[in-house]
Amino acid sequence: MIKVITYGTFDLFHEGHYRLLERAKALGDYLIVGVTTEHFDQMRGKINVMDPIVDRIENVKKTGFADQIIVEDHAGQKVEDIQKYDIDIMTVGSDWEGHFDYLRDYCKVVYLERTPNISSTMLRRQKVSIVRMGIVGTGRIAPRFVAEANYVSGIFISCAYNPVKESARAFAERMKLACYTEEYDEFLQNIDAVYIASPHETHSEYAKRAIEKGKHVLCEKPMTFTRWEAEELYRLAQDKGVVLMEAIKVAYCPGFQQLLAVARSGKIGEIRDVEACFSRIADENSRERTDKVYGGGFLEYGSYPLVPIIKLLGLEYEDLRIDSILDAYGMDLYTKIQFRYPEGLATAKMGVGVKSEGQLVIAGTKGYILAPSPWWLTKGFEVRYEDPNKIDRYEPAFMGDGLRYEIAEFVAEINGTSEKKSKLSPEESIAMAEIVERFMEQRRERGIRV
Ligand code: C2G
Repeated sequence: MIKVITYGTFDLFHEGHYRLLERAKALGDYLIVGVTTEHFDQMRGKINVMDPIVDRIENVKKTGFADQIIVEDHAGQKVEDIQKYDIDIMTVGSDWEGHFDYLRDYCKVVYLERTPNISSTMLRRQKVSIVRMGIVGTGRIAPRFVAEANYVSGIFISCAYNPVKESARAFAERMKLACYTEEYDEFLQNIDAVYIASPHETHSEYAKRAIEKGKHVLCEKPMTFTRWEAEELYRLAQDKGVVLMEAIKVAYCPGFQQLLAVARSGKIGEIRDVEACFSRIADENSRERTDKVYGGGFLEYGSYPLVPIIKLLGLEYEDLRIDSILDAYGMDLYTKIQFRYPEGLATAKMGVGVKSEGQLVIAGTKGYILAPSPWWLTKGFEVRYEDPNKIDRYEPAFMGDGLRYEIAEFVAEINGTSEKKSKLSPEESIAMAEIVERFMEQRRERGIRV
């Protein structure tokens, strides 16, 4: 009996997939089809798969060609499968020509001619309209955003806005954008969505005006300085039927999702403490340190350490205490926030002028998770136990600088194709706005201008 194996995502199942499976089956007597998991697809750079794995498996099954369906979830699995299932032929479409030649040490490799003029990418494009996105603010993060958006299908950066026309023009020229303007209303006319990356104190106003005009908004952190403003924005977005997302990129990283899943799985028992730190000795001349009102450790970096705390211990803390080390102008060089929950504790530390170990530690009743710096990109973490010899290591994939995951989620939410539960819910974002409000209040009480 000749055993054949083939692999694929089989998203938006189409004729090309059908014909491939038909010919794969004809190569032998028994066909095994490996269908990829979302996580594996993300690891290999496919971040816009639309059908859930159960549907993709069902569609392969319906063809009647597969004698057995397996799931492909990690790199290196093909060799394992070939040995495990005693495979004679591994086959894939000709778009992979040469790529799997290394498997010839284990079995015969056949590249089947790809069916022309049809692909999942093409169908995805037809199914969802391309989001025309405008960028508000053309500072340091904006070029990175444009570069990363290139990796996400279904989005097109079409215009740049800056109240200073020359800055808008220079940015558009550098980024090869067709349009730029210093008129916000005009800017909003020809786009579907905005990315707000302007100075902190302008986020909320730009977001509000865009939502009022029916535009989807991806807003840099902190989105607002008060709880009620955040509530207002989410309420307005809901009324207008648009997506509003706070751009805290760690929340959308696949590795961070995996870390949360492991933390909640019971592997470390009950979660009792979360400690998260993000600090950078920012240049003395950088905005982080020269803007004495809206710069500083907390407003610049506070969102990152707050995410794992809010995600894992929830919104209902009993007590919260904020302490800062200030510079001569009252700007925080370093801030520590301590939370007390009914059954847990948490600490968030952030700094622009004090450096500490940028790690995330999640302590539980059976063990703990240690995610070293840069945990906010979540390239790796460990689960450790009382027995120091027992360590479970995780090395999730991470591509680019992390922005592409946030952009992909934004596009998926606009198209209604994201998973049901948002990766950062409005309630979680509002809870963070409340902490920002507490921080600002505390500064005001100390007589610091805000
Ligand atoms: N295919 C084809 N003709 C098309 C489109 C796809 O023959 N017009 C083939 C691909 O070459 C592949 C299979 O259909 O063999 C599944 O395609 P995808 O779902 O795009 O999966 P892919 O990313 O190619 O996964 O481990 C996964 C494998 O490496 C292949």
